[in-house]
Amino acid sequence: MRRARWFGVLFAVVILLVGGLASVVRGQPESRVPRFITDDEGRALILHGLNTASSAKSTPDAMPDLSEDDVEREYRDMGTNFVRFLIQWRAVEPRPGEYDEDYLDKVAERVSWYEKRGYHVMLDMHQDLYGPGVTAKGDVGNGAPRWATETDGLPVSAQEQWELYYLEPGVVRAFDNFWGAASDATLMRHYAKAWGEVADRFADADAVLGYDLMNEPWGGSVQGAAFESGPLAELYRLSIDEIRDVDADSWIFLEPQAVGVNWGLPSALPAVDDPRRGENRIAFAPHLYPLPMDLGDDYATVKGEVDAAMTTWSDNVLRTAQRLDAPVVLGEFGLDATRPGALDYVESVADLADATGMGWSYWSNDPGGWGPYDEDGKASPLVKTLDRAYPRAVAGTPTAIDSDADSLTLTFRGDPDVKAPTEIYLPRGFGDGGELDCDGCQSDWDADRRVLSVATVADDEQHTITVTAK
Ligand code: IDC
Repeated sequence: MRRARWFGVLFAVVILLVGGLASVVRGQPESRVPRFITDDEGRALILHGLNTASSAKSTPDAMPDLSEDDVEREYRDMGTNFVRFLIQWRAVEPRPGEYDEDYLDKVAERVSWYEKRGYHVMLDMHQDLYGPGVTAKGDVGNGAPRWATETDGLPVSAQEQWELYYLEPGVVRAFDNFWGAASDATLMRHYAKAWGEVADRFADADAVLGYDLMNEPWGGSVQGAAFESGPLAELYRLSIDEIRDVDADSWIFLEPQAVGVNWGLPSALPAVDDPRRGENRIAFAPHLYPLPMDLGDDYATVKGEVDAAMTTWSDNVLRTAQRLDAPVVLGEFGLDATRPGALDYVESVADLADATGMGWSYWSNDPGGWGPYDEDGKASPLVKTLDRAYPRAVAGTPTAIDSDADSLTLTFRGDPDVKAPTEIYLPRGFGDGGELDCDGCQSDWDADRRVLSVATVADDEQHTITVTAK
């Protein structure tokens, strides 16, 4: 571990230097996202939620361990408005060209639980380590169906840390075969068509905001810019075409290569076309896992390196978002929340998201040390950390958000076309409706949902809304 720690520190320093150099070479980094996801009323959405759930990776029917009561409890405890919901290619297309409608029914049932509570759902085609077919026992990877897994008999040996399986020859080969060893890209086409089936099913589901095309893409033996601008961009194009044939309006969330970019290195993902009419609906959904903590260090002991890596990560993410002209949702960040400093880290990330205009989904809501509840359903202190005051929908373009335990300040540029009010979620600590300060606005408090609606004049002026605990 000692060597790993030094490696981590060294790496963080290298990332910092590269990041610093990059901003010198490329000019000052952007400080805010270029664009927001908007709702039907034209309001900018700020998304706060959890990944649900890792348990879906290994159950035979690919359903997460989740009841409607769990969704209700999540809303009551944390006021989230977003979920990154894990789905699996193996379940969508269990046999080549055959799509499992029963599976999609079950997903739809869960989506309806969120819909009733006003959530936005992002369907995440999850994979780690390609799929269960990379080993005979099926206990290593998740995602791809066995019929689409070709390891060519190469070995996959046991590893202590799950990420290290990515380097095993059988896993690398399965990815290489997916990314188009065959010149007609057969497997990628299957994958894209599976997305078409999912989109066809959810195109009219109001709660489904969009589709995260692939969790943590891994290039196998092609890495970095060659991967992101080559086969990965091609998979995205194929999938977007299939989705747009049946669904013109849902958002499409693109992830960069995970390795390196999760730590803070820049992504080379190119902008891809959205064939829909009107403005593109392509969003960027990177992950954040600073390396020193990935290697097992606690935030309390490596805060300096981690904070610096977060700044570099943010600069690089905003640069990519600019290139893609895309809103940003941080699809995953998380850690064992019982470790020293862990809650401070979660708060720093949420603050960074507020400051830059990103949405987020914490990894994950599975019971245990990382999650908000333990195996007996007891709430952990993480619940309180994730339960933040935030504007869920803003009647214009947010320019600054600053949130802490007893106050929230939102500044936004109004939009004359947006007539619906700004909606602000307030944790219990704020009391009923909090103490509202704004210029000539009208407000309404929904005590049940703990949402304060604030109607400001629909103009293109700067507005500031402050709510403090009472
Ligand atoms: C982890 C789960 C863990 C599981 C592993 C492999 O928490 O129980 O053994 O996946 O399936 C990611 C991945 C996400 C990981 C998460 C935490 O997208 O699937 O979940 N993580 O390790 N990338 C970085 C971290």
